Amino acid sequence: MTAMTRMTLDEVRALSEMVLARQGLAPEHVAAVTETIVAGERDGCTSHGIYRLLVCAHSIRNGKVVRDAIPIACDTAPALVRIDARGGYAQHAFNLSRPVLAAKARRHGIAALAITNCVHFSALWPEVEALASDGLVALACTPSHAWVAPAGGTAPLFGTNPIAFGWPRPEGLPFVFDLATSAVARGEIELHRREGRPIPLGWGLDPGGQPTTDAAEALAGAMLTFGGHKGSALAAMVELIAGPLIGDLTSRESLARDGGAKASPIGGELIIAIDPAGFLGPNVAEHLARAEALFEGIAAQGARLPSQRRYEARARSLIEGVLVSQALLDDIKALLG
Ligand code: NDP
Ligand code: PYC
Repeated sequence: MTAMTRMTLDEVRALSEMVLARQGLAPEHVAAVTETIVAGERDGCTSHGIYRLLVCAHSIRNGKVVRDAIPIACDTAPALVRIDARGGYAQHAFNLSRPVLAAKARRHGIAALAITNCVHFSALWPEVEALASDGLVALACTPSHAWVAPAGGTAPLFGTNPIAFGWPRPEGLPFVFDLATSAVARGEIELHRREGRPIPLGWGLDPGGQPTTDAAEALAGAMLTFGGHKGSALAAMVELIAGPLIGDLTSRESLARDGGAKASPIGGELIIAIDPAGFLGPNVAEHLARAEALFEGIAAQGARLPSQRRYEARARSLIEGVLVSQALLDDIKALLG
C-alpha cells in the first residue's frame, strides 16, 4: 500500500512556494502558480495538485518557462482582451486580466479573453469558478500537447484539451464542470504509472495501436478521447478556438516546439464570460431561480452535480488537511536539495 502523509494546506502552500522559488520563478508567478496547486490538492484533484511541482521544476529546468515573464495586455476590441503571457505561466496572466474581462462582460453582456504565449499545466475550474463567483457564466478551454488520437485513429494529434464551465448560483458555490476531452487527464495516467497501478481499458492505446491497461504504454502510445467521436469533435473545437482563432499553437505545434523536453504545453487559452443581465436585464434572479430547478432535478434522481465531490473534498481539506503520497513528497523535497 502507498504510504501517505497528512499535510495542512498551509504546509502544502509553503512547500509549493519554496520549490517554485528555488527554481528561480519570480514571486508573482510563485504566488499565482501556488494558488492553483494548493487548490488542486485541497479539492482532491491530485493530477493537478502538488504532483505538478515535479512537472514545473522539470519544465523550468529545461528552459521552457520564462521565469520572470511580465504579461502584456492588449485591448483588441470593446468586448475582447488579449494578454501575451510572454512565455510565462498562464495563471499570473489570468489574474491580471480577470478584472478587465469581467468589466467588459458587464459592459457588453459578453466578453472573451485570449491568454497567448503561455505555459499551461493547470486545471481550468479555478478560473471559471472565480468568474462564476462574480456572477458571470464562464467557459474556458486550452489545447495541450498532441497525446490523444482522434476517434477512429491511433496516432496522437489532439491534446487532452479541457473544457470548463461555470454557472453562478444564488446561494452557495457555483455549478462548475471541468473535463479533459480525453477519457482522462494525462496527469491521472502519470500518477497511475508512478504508483504502478493499471489503467482501465478505454484510456489509451499502446505504441502499436492496441488497447492497453499499462499506464507507461498508454503514455508512450496514444490516449483516447472520451465518448468516442463526440469527445473527438470537442477536442478538435478546442484546438481551433484556443489555437488558430487566437493566433496560438495547436497541440501538435506545442509538442513540436517542446522538442522532446517533455515539459508542460505552451500555447493559448480562451475564456468567455457572459453576464446574465445582458439578456435578462432586471429579470436575472427570476431566471437563475429556474436554473436551480434543473440542479434539483439532477439531485432528485440520486445523481450528483459535477464539482460536488470537489466541494466536499474542499470542505474536508480545510479542516483535516490532505493526505499526500510519501514517495511523491520525497521526490518533491528532493527538488529543494
Ligand atoms: P474527471 O473525469 O475526474 O471529471 C470531469 C468532470 O466531471 C468534473 O467536473 C467532475 O466533478 C465531474 N464528474 C466526475 N464524475 C461525476 C459524476 N459521477 N457525476 C457528475 N459529475 C461527475 O476529470 P478529468 O480527468 O477529465 O480532468 C481533470 C482535470 O485535469 C481538470 O480539472 C482539467 O482542467 C485538467 N486538465 C488540464 C489540462 C491542461 O491542458 N491544462 C489538460 C487536461 C486536463 P468532480 O471534480 O466533482 O468529480
Ligand atoms: O493532465 O492532461 C493533463 C494535462 C495537460 C496539461 C496539463 N495537464
